[in-house]
Amino acid sequence: MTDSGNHGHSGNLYAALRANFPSDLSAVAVETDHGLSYSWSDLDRASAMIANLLQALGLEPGARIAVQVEKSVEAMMLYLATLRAGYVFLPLNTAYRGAEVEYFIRNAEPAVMVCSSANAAWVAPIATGAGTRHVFTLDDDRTGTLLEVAAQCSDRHVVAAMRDDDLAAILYTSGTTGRSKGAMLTHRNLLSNAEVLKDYWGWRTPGDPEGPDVLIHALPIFHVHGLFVAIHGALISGSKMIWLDRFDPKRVVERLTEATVFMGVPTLYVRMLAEEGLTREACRQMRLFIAGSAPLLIETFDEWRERTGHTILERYGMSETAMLTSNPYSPVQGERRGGTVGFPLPGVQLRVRGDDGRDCLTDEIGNIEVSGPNVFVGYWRMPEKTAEEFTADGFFKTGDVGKVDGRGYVHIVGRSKDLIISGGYNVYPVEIEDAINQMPGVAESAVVGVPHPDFGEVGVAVVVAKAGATLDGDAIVSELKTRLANFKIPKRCFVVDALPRNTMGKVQKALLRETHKGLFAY
Ligand code: MLC
Ligand code: AMP
Repeated sequence: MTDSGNHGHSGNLYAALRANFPSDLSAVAVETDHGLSYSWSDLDRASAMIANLLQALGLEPGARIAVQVEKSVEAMMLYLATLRAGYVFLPLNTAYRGAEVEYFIRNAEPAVMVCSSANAAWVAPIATGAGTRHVFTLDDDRTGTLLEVAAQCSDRHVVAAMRDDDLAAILYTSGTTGRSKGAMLTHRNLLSNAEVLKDYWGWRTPGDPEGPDVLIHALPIFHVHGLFVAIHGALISGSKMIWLDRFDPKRVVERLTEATVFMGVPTLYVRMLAEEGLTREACRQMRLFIAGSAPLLIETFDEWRERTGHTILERYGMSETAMLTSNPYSPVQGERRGGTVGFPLPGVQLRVRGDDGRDCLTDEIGNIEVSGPNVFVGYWRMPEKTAEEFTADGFFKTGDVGKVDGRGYVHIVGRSKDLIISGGYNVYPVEIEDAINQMPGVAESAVVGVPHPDFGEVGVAVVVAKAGATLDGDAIVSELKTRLANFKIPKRCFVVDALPRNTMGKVQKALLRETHKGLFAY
């Protein structure tokens, strides 16, 4: 028996999720693709044990719990435990390498670091060297020191009372200049978004005549999409998750007959379309396919409808804001229109402004700015950056460029930030250019995004050698692989005599994109 209802803990996101668990706690909450089942009671008790472990460490309020582990149900329990204990969850992409991880740890100063045992040999020294007091391991086969110690802890835990504005998570997002910034998200930010989406997307609960939804969870759990949108959506509606540790299009398609909801970045949809098994029959139980994190091509949208009879619902969000807009779920609200990201969600104010600060007219393209209870409270220990990214009247500048059409649908047409979105991951060219520019013999470089049939967009590097130096594009790529997360590595690297520049001396990236746009022609 756990004491974790929502008595007096309205500000704690976990308490709000827990309050929506089904009354039958022995029902299956998560079923893994390896055949393991976790009941709602298992989620509650195991997260209580890990929360007790964390609280026994005597951490200061607001302590950060940094986590770089392979996807597992236990990793999700660690997230829930961090929430219920009142600490701040700091998830890290498993692809990050030494220097990247070191930056995050030095910047965030977590009290606890949890890593895979395979990486402990290099992560632990980085963490302890940066002052982190506790390092645990957690593997995707239910082993590791975290679970060994948690096994000794009580499964009774009183959820920590939180104020709405207490931090729940810090999500690092790279910047167009300088280093990554930690977006600080509060319990209120995340809960308000989860509640809005539960309603807007019509999540079915255990009280529904057709029973609760069943979500196929196939995304990584270190970013907004898999960690918040998917997990919160299922937990706050008492819906079961079919849990895949990694995306496998064949397995997802095979399990569609048991599910009602699927979420993915566009690459996941592209890969599923290549599966013969993807038919109307396979999708007969499905209620909703949701896409986001990157632009969904109209070709994918149309092909999906033709093959499955389902119209993908595209929505738009960010690490700093969670979900901002969504195509309608219910036909009463309107049709789902491909190439648009739908309407601002209830509670979200979205406006489009010109560079001169003037409000754009219908269909006029400008900068997208947003406010609402879901918008983050600032960048971790970067008050100047935070101030730069908000307008005087409190709107967050998304860096996305778009318009609102006559029917109120938001369209994203580009980005003012120099950013490549590859397979749903953000890659900031400046970070790659900096790494290339540090290599011997390199005078300068430019990295641009070009269309790619699988990842939507991928980086291509164009490099100029110093006088007298000889460079090899493949060698540059190999060298980058030793320094940066794999998804950031440019897929091609060209050595050229000079970069194209305009009369002001600025590199003409648009021209480079044009030159290389056919490299991965579909
Ligand atoms: C993997 N690779 C990528 C890549 N992922 N290259 C470019 N972009 C990517 N996203 C490369 C690797 O470097 C490797 O190259 C090769 O592909 C195989 O690696 P892998 O790990 O086996 O790839 P795979 O498992 O197939 O991963 C592809 C993927 C994954 C699409 C399943 O990238 C993924 O899960 N993406 C989802 C990202 C996501 O969740 N984003 C949400 C952000 S939240 P090599 O050369 O080493 O062989 C957000 C807010 C919002 O944006 O609105 O939701
Ligand atoms: P991240 O910082 O990883 O959260 O990425 C957020 C960015 O992803 C946004 O600022 C957009 O540029 C992009 N994005 C998210 N959803 C969509 C979408 N549906 N269409 C186009 N771009 C999107």
